[in-house]
Amino acid sequence: MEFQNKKVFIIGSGRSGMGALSALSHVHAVCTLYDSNEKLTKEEIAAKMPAGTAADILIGEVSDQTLSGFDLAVLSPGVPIDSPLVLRLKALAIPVIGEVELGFELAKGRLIGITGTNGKTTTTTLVGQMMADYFSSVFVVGNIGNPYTLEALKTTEESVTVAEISSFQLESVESFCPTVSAILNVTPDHLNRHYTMENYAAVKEHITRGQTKQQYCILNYENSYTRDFGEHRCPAAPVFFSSKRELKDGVYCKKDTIYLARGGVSEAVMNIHTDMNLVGVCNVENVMAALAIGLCFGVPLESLLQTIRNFHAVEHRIEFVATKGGVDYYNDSKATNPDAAIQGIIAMEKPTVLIGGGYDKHSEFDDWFEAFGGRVKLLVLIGQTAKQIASCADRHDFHNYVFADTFEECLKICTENANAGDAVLLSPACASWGMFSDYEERGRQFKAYVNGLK
Ligand code: UMA
Repeated sequence: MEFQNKKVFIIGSGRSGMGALSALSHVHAVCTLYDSNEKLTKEEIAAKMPAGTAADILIGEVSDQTLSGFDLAVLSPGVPIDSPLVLRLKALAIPVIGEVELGFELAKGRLIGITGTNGKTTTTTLVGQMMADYFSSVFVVGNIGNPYTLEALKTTEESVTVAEISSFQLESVESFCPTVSAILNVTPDHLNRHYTMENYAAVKEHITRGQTKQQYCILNYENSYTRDFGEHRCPAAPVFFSSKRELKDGVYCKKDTIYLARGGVSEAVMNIHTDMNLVGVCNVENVMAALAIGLCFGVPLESLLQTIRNFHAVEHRIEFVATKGGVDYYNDSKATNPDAAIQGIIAMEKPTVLIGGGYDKHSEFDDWFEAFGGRVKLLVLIGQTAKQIASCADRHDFHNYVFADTFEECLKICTENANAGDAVLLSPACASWGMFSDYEERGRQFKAYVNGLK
């Protein structure tokens, strides 16, 4: 795609929009930065623009006449592909691509693309480290918080880019084509954006859109969506991992050991307690997926195992914060849906005061309560979903819950109710929006409070 002198309409002035602006300025496109949020001012947006970039800034309503003057529109992930503005652009025959697609267009070298409802960030970070320990030019980008477009122009033919890709980003990819892709799992999430599980799963499958059987897709055999995709529709060569059964081909865990299997012959390669520093079945799955990605990418097994042995939990993902007054505090703010939060609670081995609730993504919480298994001594509920979660708790005959109006009040309740030998876990099963800018700010506030305790 040629960008020089093209008039590009960048939608969204957040991290992705600024990444796109930076890349497009370098390739001499003529940029307009747009944001629908009328509360923003041009000065605020201009202040965030990367050095050396230039753009007209537009906010709020925009006419068809203005839109028709553009050659291309670039979407931030927060902009739904079926939003009225995007539909208007398409009706005006203006090409629309996602920020990730733009990053792929501009980047060189090989790409690893990782998606899935849960485990993306841990797996992407681990794979990024595996690559950095073996190759000299490695970039870790995407939903993890580092827009692809910010790094794309730094890549060379020798580079390896490891990208965490969300369903929002996958709505608008076309030629995006990883050498190795992975769909770690697909469980209900973001249904307010994708409407049905079928749509959501179909969007996740876009990660393989440009792949052929010469490339690989790593898939979870224990997830009905990813197994069905691998067995019937996957355009790449599928490689499965399983935490529940022996596989003839792939990577699997049996008791405490991870095995590699080829043509029915298995080789034990590592122990999940002595060779890794992460807890929970979810992390065993993440490690198996990362191993499969690394092997399909051609990194020697011994190098991959060395990276795993040195790897510690990612921030905000069942992250141990501190022990205060005999109470262990864990930050699992990244658990923004019930399925991720199930992994958080089942990793707890002590009576737990649990913080739940937040932004309403139309999730169901029944499976989360089922997973408590007697571990939760008190559930402290916050945010928009607090009442809905409480009704679900009552249906499950779980009545040890209280409401907190603010995060501060919630944290106070936690410390007052946790005794020496207990754990406090922030694993809210909901997105943070409404109370915090993102899950990272929620996790950081939690850690600041815990670290401030005597
Ligand atoms: N905006 C519009 N029109 C719209 C929607 C949004 O103008 O219709 C504007 C907003 O007013 C705002 C800007 O777009 O000013 C925000 O854009 P964005 O929501 O795409 O956010 P970014 O700052 O660009 O961050 C995005 C991802 N955010 C989302 O997908 C919501 C970040 O993932 C990602 O780290 C970043 O790109 C870099 O790639 C965050 C996330 O919550 C962590 N992701 C979800 C998740 O993990 O579950 C998908």
